[in-house]
Amino acid sequence: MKINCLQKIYLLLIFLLLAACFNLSAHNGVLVSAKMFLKGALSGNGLMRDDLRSKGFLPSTEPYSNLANFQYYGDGGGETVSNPAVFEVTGPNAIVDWVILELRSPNALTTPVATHAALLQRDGDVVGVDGVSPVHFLTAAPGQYHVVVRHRNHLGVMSAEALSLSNVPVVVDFTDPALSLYGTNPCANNGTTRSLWFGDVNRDKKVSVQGPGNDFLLVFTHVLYAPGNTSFLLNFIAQGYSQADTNLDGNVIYMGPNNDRANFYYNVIAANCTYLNCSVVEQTP
Ligand SMILES: [Ca+2]
Ligand SMILES: [Ca+2]
Ligand SMILES: [Ca+2]
Repeated sequence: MKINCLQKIYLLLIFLLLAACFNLSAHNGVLVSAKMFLKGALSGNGLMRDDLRSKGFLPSTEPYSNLANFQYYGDGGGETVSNPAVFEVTGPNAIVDWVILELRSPNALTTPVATHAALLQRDGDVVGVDGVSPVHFLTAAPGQYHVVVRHRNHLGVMSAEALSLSNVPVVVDFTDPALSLYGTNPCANNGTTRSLWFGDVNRDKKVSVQGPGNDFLLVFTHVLYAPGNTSFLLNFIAQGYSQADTNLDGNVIYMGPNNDRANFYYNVIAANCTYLNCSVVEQTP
């Protein structure tokens, strides 16, 4: 059957009407433009270092699926950078590492509605696997959510308020001291900006300097038993992508310049701990 021009226009109008009714043309899910700083990676110029990227250590697929004590919710997990050019960008938008963005319902704070791995730029922007776009929670329904940011060896933080999220991206700036955060002393204050506490090497939601299984000791054992450290030297430099690399420079160092243990004391002092056996504890529920 042949249809004439008028019938074609008629069919097109019906399609557009149906598309409007069923919201077919709309972007589904929830979009978040988060911003965050990792204390361990911050350098003096207000940007985070991107040594993991420049040294070629960043995995192209999110590393969280392979970590203990970690679970994805919703449609998150397996995020992959398929365009190598994403890791070739330099300057403030260069990629620092993989991070985690979570949505939590005010009615069930302990169980995330959705979890996504995302990329962190040197200037703090949290972006999708294309290196530039807001993070897209495709299956999350628009609504009220607390937003959580996490990193594999930093302590996560959560917005104290539930935010109204939809397919129009909302900026959630965790570097801004004006953003109300859940818990007591949830992150480090750097004057006009904030950053996540660092040094949770074993991912037990605590940064500890003393006591069984403390993070400080894990830097020590990582270096001591690193492949290549056949003489068990404490000043050996173990290179690569590691949980024990607390300042994210691509080296795990126990003794010597730029070591990964000295700044543990920063956490303890800055968190107003009176004793070294005090742990800095993650405040997310
Ligand atoms: Ca940026
Ligand atoms: Ca720990
Ligand atoms: Ca390091």
